[in-house]
Amino acid sequence: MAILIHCPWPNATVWLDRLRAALPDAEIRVWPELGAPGDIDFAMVWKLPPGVLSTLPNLKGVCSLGAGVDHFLADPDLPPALPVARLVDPLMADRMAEYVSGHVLRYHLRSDDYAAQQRHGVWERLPQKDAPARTVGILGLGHLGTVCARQVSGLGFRTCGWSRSAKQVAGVETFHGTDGLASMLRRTEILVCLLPLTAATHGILNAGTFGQLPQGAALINVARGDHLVDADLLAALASGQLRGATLDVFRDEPLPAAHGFWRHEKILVTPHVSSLSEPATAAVILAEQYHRCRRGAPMRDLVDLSAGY
Ligand code: OXD
Repeated sequence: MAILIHCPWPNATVWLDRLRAALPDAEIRVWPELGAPGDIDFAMVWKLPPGVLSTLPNLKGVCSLGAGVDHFLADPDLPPALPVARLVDPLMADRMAEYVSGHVLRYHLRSDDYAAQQRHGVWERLPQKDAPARTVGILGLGHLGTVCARQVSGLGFRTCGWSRSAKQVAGVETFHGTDGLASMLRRTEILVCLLPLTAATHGILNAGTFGQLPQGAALINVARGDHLVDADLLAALASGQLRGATLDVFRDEPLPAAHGFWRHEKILVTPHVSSLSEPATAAVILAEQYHRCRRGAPMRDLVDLSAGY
């Protein structure tokens, strides 16, 4: 039997070296060099072309090479009973928490306002709040959202978190459901999106959502570009409803050269770097998932395909 790998990233050879080292006895096939489809019993992939998984009759399980699993769910031919696992790596959560905390602090310290002042040679002290008087709202309390909420709370911010169903996180005021969302948005000055992309969350960062935030709130989107309605963000920035946005994810990646976000002075664009997966640690986790699957044990961090995350 063999493992199918699809790693479409520039560091693919590093991934392959790490996976081969973690799985010395396994036969590894790298897409598109599939060989006989019946040989493949496990797959470790990122954005494999849709339809491929359904052609593998002996496939027992599949793991994502990144935190997100929406690339599997977008495959209309995904076999419904196939066990699908996300990649949950504490290092990736730490990286995400660093990114989120850094940009929360940037808005909190008004670094965006001081950068604008500097462009115009203005020396002026702006009013400053202390962290406990600032509310950060996190959309999504999955693994990454929870780690980020804990870290932001540890920095002293009043921290809120919203999820579809009720959750408890120490140090975080939690909300759920539609009413809970409105209650959290009303008090959120810095909104962080860490939601999974599902039919229910597609386009959730829209005019209606921005309108419920206090005027002058900031947005950090580290989830998926499809959560955001781009035109609504531009309108909210133009009206002053939002003071700025930090975007790490986009509907089309790389962000097309002509896209208005590139040159907008209230938008910071980063190239999908908030929680890069790390081959050295991921290979160990993926190897363990493979061994579990082969001995008939359930994989960790399984996706609920009906919920979409
Ligand atoms: C992702 C990732 O899921 O980078 O976006 O892992």
